[in-house]
Amino acid sequence: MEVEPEQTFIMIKPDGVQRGLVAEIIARFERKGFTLRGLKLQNVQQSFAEKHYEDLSSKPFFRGLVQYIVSGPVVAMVWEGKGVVSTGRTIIGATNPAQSAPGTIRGDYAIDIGRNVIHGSDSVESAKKEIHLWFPEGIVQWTSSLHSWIN
Ligand code: 3AN
Repeated sequence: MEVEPEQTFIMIKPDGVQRGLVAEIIARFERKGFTLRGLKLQNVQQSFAEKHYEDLSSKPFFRGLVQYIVSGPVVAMVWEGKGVVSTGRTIIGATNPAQSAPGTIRGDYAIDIGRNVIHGSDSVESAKKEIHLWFPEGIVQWTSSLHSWIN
């Protein structure tokens, strides 16, 4: 039986886009060996941002978080590969940039928890939900013509 490849939803938040970090962030996922399956730059409607963050709706920072996400375009992506959900979170670093290790995206490029550059799904289950929400049109199916050096 063929095992479904693991996928995660990654979003470069408005601060990451406006600070010119898009290429740097994509490079880190690419060089690690993950495969890009979906990519788009888009503005986010308030109701859509509220849906994406619905699990956090009771938090005191929810309104500010939604305002931040709708403040400018974001880059929505789907990345695929072995353990990509958890390894993607390692590449991103801890939620609070004050605690994220140097070498991680947040550790290298963020200071403030409310402006932490990037989002990554926190479980395989939430990745499925988020990919469905952000890419209702489906994702791009392709196979690299190169030898699969990285599985
Ligand atoms: P992560 O993004 O690392 O999965 P979550 O799911 O706990 O972390 O939080 C989602 C987002 O909510 C964070 N990326 C951050 O932008 C924001 N957030 C979390 N905690 C706070 C906080 N205490 N104050 C402001 N924003 C927060």
